[in-house]
Amino acid sequence: MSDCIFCKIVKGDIPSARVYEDEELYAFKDIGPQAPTHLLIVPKRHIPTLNDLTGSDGPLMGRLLVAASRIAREQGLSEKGFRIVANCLESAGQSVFHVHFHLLGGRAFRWPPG
Ligand code: DGP
Repeated sequence: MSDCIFCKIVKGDIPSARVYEDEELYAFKDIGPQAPTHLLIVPKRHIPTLNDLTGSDGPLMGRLLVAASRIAREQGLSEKGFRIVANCLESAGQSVFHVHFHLLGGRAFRWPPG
């Protein structure tokens, strides 16, 4: 989508610190890190929110989670643990309307989240 920040990042129109890329997925450092490691993993295809997923997105979202696990391992987060967050709509904290998973690690996290 032409006015989507993450679509522009995927296309390279907005610079980002890339940590992983394949045909369908793109991962990069969050601009406002909330933990020593804070990455965003997005499908390259524009999907606005988790509400918009359909059954045919299952394999894509599965690959996204597997990529998150692999990236966490590569970032040295597997042993101590990490958190994956996906916000859906404003009241959950979604500010960019292109589906993304936050991968956070390098510190302890509280539960329940704020
Ligand atoms: P959310 O609030 O869950 O929709 O997360 C959106 C995240 O995207 C937020 O943590 C900040 C990050 N972000 C927003 N704009 C940019 C940008 O231009 N570059 C990068 N790297 N991250 C961005």
